[in-house]
This record gives sequence, C-alpha cells and structure tokens, in this order.
Amino acid sequence: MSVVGFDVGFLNCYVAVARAGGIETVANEYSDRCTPACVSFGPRNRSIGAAAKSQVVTNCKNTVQGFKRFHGRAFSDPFVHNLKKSLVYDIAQMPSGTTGIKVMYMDEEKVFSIEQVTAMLLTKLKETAETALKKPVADCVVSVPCYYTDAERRSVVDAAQIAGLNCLRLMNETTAVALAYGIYKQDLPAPEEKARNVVFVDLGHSGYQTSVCAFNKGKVKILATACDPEMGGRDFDELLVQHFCVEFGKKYKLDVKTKPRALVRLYQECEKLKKLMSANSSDIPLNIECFMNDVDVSAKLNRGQFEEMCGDLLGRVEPPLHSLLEQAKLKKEDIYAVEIVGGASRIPAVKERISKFFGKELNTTLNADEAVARGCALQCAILSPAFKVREFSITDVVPYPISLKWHSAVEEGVSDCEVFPKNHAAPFSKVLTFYRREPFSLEAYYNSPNELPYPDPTIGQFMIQKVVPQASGESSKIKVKVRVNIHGIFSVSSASLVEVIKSDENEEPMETEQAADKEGESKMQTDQDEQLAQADVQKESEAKTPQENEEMETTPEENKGEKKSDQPPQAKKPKVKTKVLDLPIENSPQWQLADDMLNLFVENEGKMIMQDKLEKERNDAKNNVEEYVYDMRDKLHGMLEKFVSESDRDALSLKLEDTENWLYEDGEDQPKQVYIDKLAELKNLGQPIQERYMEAEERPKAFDELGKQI
Ligand code: ATP
Ligand code: K
Ligand code: MG
Repeated sequence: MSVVGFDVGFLNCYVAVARAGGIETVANEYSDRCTPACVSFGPRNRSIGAAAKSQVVTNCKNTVQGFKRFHGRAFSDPFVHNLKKSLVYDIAQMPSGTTGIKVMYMDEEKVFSIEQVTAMLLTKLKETAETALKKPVADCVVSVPCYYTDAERRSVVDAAQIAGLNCLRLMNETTAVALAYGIYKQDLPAPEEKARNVVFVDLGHSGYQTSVCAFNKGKVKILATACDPEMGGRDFDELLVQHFCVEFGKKYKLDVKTKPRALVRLYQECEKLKKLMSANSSDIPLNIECFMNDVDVSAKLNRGQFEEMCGDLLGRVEPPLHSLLEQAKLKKEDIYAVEIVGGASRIPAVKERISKFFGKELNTTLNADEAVARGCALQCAILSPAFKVREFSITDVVPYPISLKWHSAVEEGVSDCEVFPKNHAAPFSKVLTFYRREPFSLEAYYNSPNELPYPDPTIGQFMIQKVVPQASGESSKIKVKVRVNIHGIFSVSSASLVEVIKSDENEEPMETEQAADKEGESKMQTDQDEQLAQADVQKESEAKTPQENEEMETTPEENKGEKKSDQPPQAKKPKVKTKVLDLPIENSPQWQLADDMLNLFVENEGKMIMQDKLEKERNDAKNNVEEYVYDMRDKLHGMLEKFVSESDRDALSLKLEDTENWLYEDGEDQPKQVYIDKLAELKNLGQPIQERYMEAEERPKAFDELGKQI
C-alpha cells in the first residue's frame, strides 16, 4: 500500500509521498525535487527526466518534451498539425488515429503512443517514489489540468496503467492545490456557517488554471473553474525567442530558425532570462557562445521592455478570473483569499494583474512548485485504507456540459438531453429511465463545442444490449446509470431492465407520474427529476450489495442529507413486484486505447525497463573497471608501494595502462561480462598487494588490543 502523489507537469514533475512524519516532496537521483518531463531515446536505452533533459541539445531529434498536450488528440486535429511545424522531434499517426511520437530507439525507427511516452515518465517518477519509500509503489494519485476532457483523462489513466501504477484518482491540479490549502486549516467556518471562498491560480508552463472553492470545516466544494490552456510560461519564452530571432537576424545575419539546435539553446537561455527578470528589474545580459555558424551572440533586456513585449499575453490574465466570479455568482468582496502557485506565477506583471483584479494582496502560503504533488499525495492518503488522515471531503466540478443523444423509440429523429451541466458536482451518478423494446444506443458528447480545446465533441457511444419487451408485449422500463467518476471521466456504468412480475391493481407503478407517456417517447429523469434520480441512488445503496456501496462513494457527501429529506416517505411507496435484470453495455469511448494494445504497451514498457536496467548494469561494470584502474595506479605509487616488489609493480602498472587504453578503444562498447572479467583479472594481481597492506595495518592494532587485555 503506497501513498504517492504525482504532479505530471508540462515541463516539471514532482513526487510527494506520505510517511510517518507527514507529506513530503521527495528528490530524484540528482537530489532534485523537480524532474523534467522529458524522455530521450538512444541506441541502447532511454533516459528519462534530468538525464534526458541534458540531451535536449545533443540528441534533439530523439528527445521529447512538451508531449502532455497530445493526450486524447486526434493526429488530424488542426492543433496537432500546427504544432508539428514547431517541434524539434517528429510526430506520427497511431493506427487508432491518435498522436504518437516518432524517434530512433535502439537503432530503429519507432513510433510510441502518447500513453507510452507519459508512461515512461511515470516509470521514472515511480522509481523516485520507490527509492524514497524503500518499497514498491502502485497506488497513487496523478494530477491533470482541470480543463482536461474525457479523452485526455482516459489517455492519462492508460499511461498510469502502462507504468504499472494503480491510479486511485486523476486529480484536477487546482483541486489538488485546494486540498493542500484546506486540509491543515484550523479556522475554517463550521459546516452550517457561510463558506469561505478562496480563489486558486496555477500558472504553469503550458496552461493557466483558476478555480474558486468554498471551504467549510472538513470539506471543500469547487464552485467553478476557468482556464486558458494556451497560456503559460512557455508563451512568455516564445515571445522572448521571437524577439531575439529578429535581433540576431539584424545584428549577426543569422537565420536562427533554420538550426533546431540553436533554437533549442535559445529557448533555454530565454527561460533563464525570464526567471532573472522576475527577480531583477535592471538590464540583464543574454550571451550564447558559438551560437551558430561559430558566432557568439549577446544581447540584453530589462523587465520594463519585457512587459511591453508581453502586453497581449498579460491581457489574458483577467478573463478567466472574470469568468470564475460570473459562474460562481460571486463578487470580488466575497473572495476571502487568492492563492497563487505554478512556476510562472512568479512573473511580477502577472501577480500585479491578478492582485489588481481582486483588489487584494495575493497569498503565497503554498509552495508554488510542490503544492499540486502534495495535494495529490494527501488525496491518496485519504483514499488509502492503510493511512490515517483527517477527514476531508472534496466535491469537484464537471468542466464542460455533457449531453446524451439517442434515437427516439417511436418517432423518427434524435432526442437529446443535457445530463451534466457545466459545474455539476463530480464524482456523481444519475439514473435515467427509458422505455424500450429492443437494444438501443446512447451517444455522449460535450454540448458546448466552442469551450473545448479541440474540434471533436464526442465522448463515446454506449450500447445498451439484450433489451426485450415485457411478457405483455409492452416496452420494458430500462434504468441506465450514467456517471462522472472519480477521475472526471464519463461512463454509462450500469443498465438494468425492470421486469414487472405482479402489480397491485389499486396502485400505479411509481414511475408513471414521471413517465407521462409510457407507450410513447422515452422518459429521462434529469434536471427537474434529479432529486428522484439521486433518491434512486440512495435507495439502491441501502440494499448494500458491494456494487452499490461503490455507487454510494460516488454520490457526493453533501447531497446525502438533502436526498434523505426529499425521498418519498416509505408509506407512499407503491407495491410493485419487480425483478431487476442487469444488462450488458458495450462501451466505445472516443479514442479509447484498445485492451490488446494496452496489454502490449504494458509488456513493452516492462521490456524497455529491463533494457534500461541492463544498460545501466553494463555501464556500471565499465565504470568499475575505470575506477579500479585510477585507484590502483595512485595507490601503487602511494600507500601500497612498500608492499609490492618492483617487478610485480611494473607488471601491474603496465596492465593498468593497457586497460585504460583498451577502455577508450576496443573496450569502449563491450558486454557487461567482459568488464566483469577484466576487473577480476586486474584484481587477481592487485588483491595480494592490498591484503599484505591490510595485514600490516591490522598487526599493530592487534598488539594494542592484546596489550589492553593483559
Ligand atoms: P503545466 O502546469 O502547464 O503542466 P508545469 O507544471 O510543468 O506546467 P511549472 O513547473 O508550474 O509548470 O512552471 C514552469 C514555468 O514557470 C516555466 O515556464 C518556468 O520558466 C516558469 N518559472 C519558474 N520560475 C520562474 C520565475 N522565477 N519567473 C518567471 N517564470 C518562472
Ligand atoms: K509542475
Ligand atoms: Mg503544473
């Protein structure tokens, strides 16, 4: 049982774990708590994280960064198409139509799906957690931007599975931050008091996310989110890069964009410059030696000039904040605090804009870089039965309104209905009722396409199978449970046919009042009937079969109370003898990775992990030989000198020298065993000398000991 939270950023990833002392952000093998979201492919192995980042310039075509935006995207998406031009690495279409990355790996051209690439990154983060916890890690919570759609979320869940992780929850980044903020707050208003509204802002490398949340003791309810998925630190870098491309074009007659390597270096330097400008408002130099065509370049910039350059971009800070207040129907005065996180939230002009908008000082009580990972680890701790943590309930929101459409049972044509409006509580289940004689299919889609980051609003097709008429020939009542689950993913989770066996003549079946025309059109219980839909969930959960207990979990805490009071009193319940038959559902969510592909990817990830491990062992074996050569050479002329005959020393010296040369020539690229044998051969000569030295060292000590005893 592990308790781990992963913040998988566009640029930077963080790992937080729960230990006896509490939640802790842990460092990777480079003693760095930040792991770059970077994967590099080589002729023998992969490098992931910091090791990959160091290859961004030297192995630029096979080093992938910024792949987070490809989740759930069709290759034909115009967005993907536009991006292709600006990427240093290549992308390609997967057989399923989604986006993959094309690289040289093990001397072969390979296309990896986006799920595989993110899985590689997760493999690294998992190892970091395992090293910190000194035990295997599986259970975890993984962060996603709160604006992620269904397809994007499913893609990340698959990536986690490929990496051998059991993702207990995909957590919206702003929600993770809200949890990290609220769980330790001792002074939150009591449950019956007016909630405390806090705004959270996360400005990362790729995206700008904001949310407004209502806190009471022991709980947080997300009221609304508003985002700009195309605004982040990256866009500020982009402006700087464009600026210097023009400047260097004029000043040095260099066409930077023709040289990917130079461009990658310019991006790196511009990011550094941007950070320096956050701390300092005077002129800051930018120098790059041997930039391209053997030319050194230099320039300078100050914060004022930078802010002028960023006018348009800074103009995008406010709209999501407006939208938040509008959606939540709150005024600026209703906001208790504004908490900012994310690396790019450190840009002074961004902070000024946000602060000015709300008319208050911003709070930076949370760690700007680690809050998301910490929130995820806290959520994992809450979900883990093995960990005791303060009770804290989280109600999130549905980011885009979800509708269902279906072919009408009687008339020609298509009916549709919004099942989850924007900002509906999530996770959440609803029961819908249809009257049908035969199998039917439901299509789920986002009904506000212009809010979506991509053109295709389809969520998926859901076929309700094995539907048959009642014995009487009438339509059967079909109960369909739809839900937005803990990951924020929509599904048709179950369907059942209610077979009426015997009904009391005097009493109408309960549903007739809702289903005005039983013979005609299907009836759905939605918005107005939501209470009833909820009551259904409640009722079923009272039956306490394991399945239904699970449903209880997905019905938000806050609604339990309301539901009880709205439930029809027991006495009025009609007496209808019914039998409920579960119906199979054929789920076809859009862009869903097929099971056999997923299994193949799991297997391949395992093979690649093994290959990386073997390569590491081979390298370690080689390094051991090298180290021994240097170490012995020093010692032969130092501390071991008195313990070896001149001729033996010369023989070993020669051998060491030969080995050193060999390591740079034939021995540069050998199997692991060759290095192991080589080391053994050297040790054969060196060991007796070292033993004689040890004996001589130990002898006086032994005499001393003896002396003490006498
Ligand atoms: P996303 O949240 O979009 O997935 P991410 O989580 O990887 O991205 P962060 O680590 O929050 O992003 O932020 C990285 C960004 O913050 C980079 O653009 C980086 O240059 C920027 N950044 C970090 N420190 C500073 C600073 N002091 N001043 C300005 N920008 C900074
Ligand atoms: K991050
Ligand atoms: Mg982030």
